[in-house]
Amino acid sequence: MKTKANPNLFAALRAAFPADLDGVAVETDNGLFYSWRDLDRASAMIANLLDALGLEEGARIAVQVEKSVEAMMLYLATLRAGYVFLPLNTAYQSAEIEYFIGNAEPAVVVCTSRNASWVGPIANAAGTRHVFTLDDDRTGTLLEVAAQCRDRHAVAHKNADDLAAILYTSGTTGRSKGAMLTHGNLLSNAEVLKDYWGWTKGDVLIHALPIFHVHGLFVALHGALLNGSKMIWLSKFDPKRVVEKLPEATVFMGVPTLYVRLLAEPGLTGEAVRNMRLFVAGSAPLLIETFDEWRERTGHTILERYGMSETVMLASNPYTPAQGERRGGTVGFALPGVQLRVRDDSGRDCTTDEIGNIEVSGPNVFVGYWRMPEKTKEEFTADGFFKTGDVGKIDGRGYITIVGRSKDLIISGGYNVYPAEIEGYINELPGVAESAVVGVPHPDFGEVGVAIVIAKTGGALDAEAIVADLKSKLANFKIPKRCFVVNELPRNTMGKVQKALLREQHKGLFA
Ligand code: MLC
Ligand code: AMP
Repeated sequence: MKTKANPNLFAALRAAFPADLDGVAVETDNGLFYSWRDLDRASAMIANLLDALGLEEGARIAVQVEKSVEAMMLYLATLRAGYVFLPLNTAYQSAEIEYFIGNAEPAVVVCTSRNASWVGPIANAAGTRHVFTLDDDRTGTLLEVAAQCRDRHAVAHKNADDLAAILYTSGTTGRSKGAMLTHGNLLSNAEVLKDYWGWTKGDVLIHALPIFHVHGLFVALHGALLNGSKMIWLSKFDPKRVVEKLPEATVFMGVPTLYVRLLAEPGLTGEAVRNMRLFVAGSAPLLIETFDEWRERTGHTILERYGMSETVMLASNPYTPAQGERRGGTVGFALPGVQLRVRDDSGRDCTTDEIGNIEVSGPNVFVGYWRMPEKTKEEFTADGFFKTGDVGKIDGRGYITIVGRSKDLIISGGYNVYPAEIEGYINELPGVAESAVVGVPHPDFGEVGVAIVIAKTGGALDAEAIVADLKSKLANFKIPKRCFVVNELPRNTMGKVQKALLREQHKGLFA
């Protein structure tokens, strides 16, 4: 009798490993080679370590470590043992980490040995019982303990609607929200993409993205693993290194900044990309100039797709010409199984090419925000569609174009920055009456934050000191690239700050 498949995402990824477990699964930029057997054994050992801790069902494993193959193994082990992975951007500083750990109450925290002196006390204060270290040179207490564990592990049985990961996304108001994603969300999306993007035997992926967000952790990693494909693993994006490795690869994924930086490399030529099959871009708008220049230089048409932490991938330009052409400036069609619609503020469906709010439903859509039932409810329509906060339109052929956002959000180099959070920090500084943070175009990061600050009556402020203070408290990518102290902010008749006007005033700053 055929046994029913285990809906645990790891079970599907493991089942896709090639029959020859001794083949190369990952090649790193410091010359290490990991076989499929290594991935299997190490994930089993770490899964056994987690099991031995006697954690409760649904326990969160919070991880803030540098990118390494071992960090990826920890992710796989967490899935394998059936716990919930909570990745944290390495740029987050203590106040940010304190919030995430306090909110998620993880049973296990894994951090770098460099940060252990401050992450440890934060975890202890939040009631976390187990703190391990993991460094990017294959050292740390996690691996020391795991080394003593068995290298075989029966994959935990999970249901499709059991949680696999929590990804924190900042909010336009209030604190960050943890988007809860299930095994079913992640696996269904990975399976759709495997098919839609034509993953094929012999594919080799250059993995150059961080592994604490959707793009690097899910889209790129699941894509390669579910296809049993080798990864060329770069611990950090380095355009020269990518160009060097292109001839050995077939697939590359990046945020637009990566494409902009690659185009600055003289080595990026048609010859360098001769074996490439697919270039995927997403997480932020890809400028049409970049799309065109890429095609001219390499002969390849970038495939732009659209996703979110709450939904994984939603829409994609077509892969095969039979499905249609890849259109720059659009994010293509809703993926198979995803219902995507555009509605106006009253809830009426927009007509072809009419601009409105993008709403989605499908097996990829998350199950809610961690311990925020009210917030979750607000973000869904009565008929169960998730309100993305993106504004767009759909043309007669079904191509979706994102034209803006209803959420006050800056996307800088593929990272989200919420002006409300930065303004909150600035407004707390002595002598500050109020502030506004807006996004302006930037040639490298696409968009960056600029702060406009008003001093309290009779006071004086130093813009540089404001930036220096923010740097001591916030992740580096959130720091406004410029700060201006001015006498007043433009307001409309209702007294609301006119951010559009500020954006217009400062749009040429980095031209
Ligand atoms: C670094 N800096 C940034 C920044 N990254 N500033 C704004 N935005 C960013 N994204 C800061 C640094 O702190 C430094 O400041 C200065 O800019 C120059 O740094 P750098 O050395 O040039 O940066 P680098 O380390 O090379 O990083 C750039 C990058 C990185 C583009 C490689 O930001 C990156 O990996 N981005 C990818 C993000 C990502 O994976 N997003 C996917 C989200 S998932 P100073 O002052 O210290 O000099 C998602 C869903 C979906 O959105 O659809 O995929
Ligand atoms: P995150 O919260 O980090 O998952 O970011 C998700 C947001 O990134 C989406 O809501 C969009 O605003 C934006 N985004 C992702 N892909 C694209 C794209 N191809 N074009 C424009 N915006 C995008």
